[in-house]
Amino acid sequence: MSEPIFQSYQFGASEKAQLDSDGHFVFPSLLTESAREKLIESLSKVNALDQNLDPIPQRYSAEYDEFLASVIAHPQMLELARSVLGPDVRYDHCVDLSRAGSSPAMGWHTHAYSDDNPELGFIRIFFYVNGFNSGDGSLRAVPGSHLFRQNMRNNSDDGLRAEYLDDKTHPQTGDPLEIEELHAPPGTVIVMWTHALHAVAPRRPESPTRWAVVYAFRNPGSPSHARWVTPHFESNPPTGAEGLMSLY
Ligand SMILES: O=C(O)CCC(=O)C(=O)O
Ligand SMILES: [Fe+2]
Repeated sequence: MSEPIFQSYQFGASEKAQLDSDGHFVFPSLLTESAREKLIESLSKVNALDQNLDPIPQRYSAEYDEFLASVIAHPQMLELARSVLGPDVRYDHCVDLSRAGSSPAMGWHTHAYSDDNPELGFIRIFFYVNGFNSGDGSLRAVPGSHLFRQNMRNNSDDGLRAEYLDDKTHPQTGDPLEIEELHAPPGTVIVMWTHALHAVAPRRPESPTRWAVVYAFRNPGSPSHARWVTPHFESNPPTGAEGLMSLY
């Protein structure tokens, strides 16, 4: 039995419907204290590695740390991924998203996957290990934007509105598309459909490092450009991850 990484939570039909309508769902303070401690230790280690190594530690983080690797097929992780994607899932990548004080903003973007076939889903499961306050290394999102399954990219809020948001409405509710500022107490997990527009606010200079990591899972069936799995990791998967590592 693995030690729990999540506290108990509710993710039933209405929560799933909210995820599907908004494009993201926030689980405040979901990570256990023990998982948070281990994640900070693991992320500190990966962060301190020479990023010129091959494969790049930041991008292939689980391949450099046993605890990060063990989370891929942790029963609670698979249960969460499958409650969104259904039973047939593959691991796609695990990226260290730690951001030191003064880290710059990350512009608005979406991630492509099976753009023409919404039957094949791709989710990002973000762990905000020590959380964030709005406007300080925070995740920002545009509810409803994932339903367009479209490549969208812009470095400013005004540019994003002018180029993409102003002439669109939420396909299900008819509401205008608007930027949402998220807030995440320590241990928050956020699940996001990969086609959702998202951006990251700059980290304030006086703030400590924002410890965070993303695990991405998808339904197999389409090529994945984001898939960062070395052949060695694919053929030597962490315990329980057999069957999750292949592209198809
Ligand atoms: O660092 C973050 O909070 C989000 C990073 C991001 O855009 C991603 O992993 O897709
Ligand atoms: Fe992203």
